[in-house]
Amino acid sequence: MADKKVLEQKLEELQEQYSKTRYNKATNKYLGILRAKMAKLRKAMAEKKGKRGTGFGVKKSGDATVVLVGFPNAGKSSLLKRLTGAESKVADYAFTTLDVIPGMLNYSGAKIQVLDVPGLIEGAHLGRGAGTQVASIIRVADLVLFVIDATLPDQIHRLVEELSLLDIKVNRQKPRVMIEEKRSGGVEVEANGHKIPGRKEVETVMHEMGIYNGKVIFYNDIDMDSLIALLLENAVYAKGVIALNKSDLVSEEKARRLAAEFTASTGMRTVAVSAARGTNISQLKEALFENLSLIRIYLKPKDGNADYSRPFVLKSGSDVMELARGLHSKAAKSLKCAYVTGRSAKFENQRVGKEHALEDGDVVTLVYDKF
Ligand SMILES: Nc1nc2c(ncn2[C@@H]2O[C@H](COP(=O)(O)OP(=O)(O)O)[C@@H](O)[C@H]2O)c(=O)[nH]1
Ligand SMILES: [Mg+2]
Repeated sequence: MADKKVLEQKLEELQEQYSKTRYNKATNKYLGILRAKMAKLRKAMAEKKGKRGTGFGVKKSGDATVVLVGFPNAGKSSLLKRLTGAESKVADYAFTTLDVIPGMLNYSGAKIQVLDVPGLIEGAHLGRGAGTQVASIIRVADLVLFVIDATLPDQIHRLVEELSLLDIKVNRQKPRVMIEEKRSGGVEVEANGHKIPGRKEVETVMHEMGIYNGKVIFYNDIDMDSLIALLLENAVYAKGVIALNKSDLVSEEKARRLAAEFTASTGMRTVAVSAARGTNISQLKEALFENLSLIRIYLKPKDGNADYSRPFVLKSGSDVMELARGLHSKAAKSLKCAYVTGRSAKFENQRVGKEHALEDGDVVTLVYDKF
């Protein structure tokens, strides 16, 4: 495989051809090929960087991981400090964060890891700045916290678009597309009434992926970029929250209007904050916690009272076995059943099996087989 510089140059060339080509019926197919080629190259670049270990290898820890994403100077490092107390260099010029700085936010019994990464710049999807490395971190996080400078509000759309080009789709439903490979008959398309790229374009993408015979069945609307990302199995679907930072520099009225606009256009909860002054930080913490879909479980000994002071935090959808494993991986092997009171139970002290899914606020007594 060619080295990084060659890949980057190739990507740059394709991007140039792509932006020079006007969209029309005749160039449609050609544009599809270009997009598929660019997606493949980005994937190759990401894999290369992943293997080499660039000082970006951060260990995930805590109950969930949030990554700060914003253009340089938006206030990411200042916000990291406010949220977690962790020091990351803050300066009045761009590119101060050279590495990944982790911090830990303790909120409502949950330990939330917050990562400050280098600011994204325009063209990150072409490998500019630390684009590909930053993307590889975003891909493993549970939530993206966009940090937007309130005096430069169009940053949000440029960032969401940039991430989308990096195959990170924020607050979007994963489209469902099924491919049935066949031995002959060419490419068939079953749109089921959804808005999808043209038949010729779908065919082009399939050919680029090396599939010449097969039926593509769509269960959602989907655009060309998302289709390419999906077929390469390269797209991740992430949740997001927006911090409208530096809100101290605009009027309260304007901050409110921007927050409402952001939420309307992106579907993301938006909190106007000031990292410099420490305004609305607790609202932001709450928004992060809520969007991480974590659940709090209270343990109750068989003949005692539940300990409400120390919840055990799990990802939403976790079952009784996962709770036991989190508590004590060895003892989990002898887990027999559990008694549950709360939202997931039909009645108080319901006896449930290991695969019973828990819900926020449940009180649980674990029962083990005797050793
Ligand atoms: N007025 C104001 N300035 C801020 C705020 N947050 C950060 N800054 C300033 O913006 C500059 C960049 O902040 P920094 O946290 O380093 O941004 P980063 O590049 O995204 O990490 C620094 O001079 C900060 O003091 C804020 O809420 N209000
Ligand atoms: Mg910084």
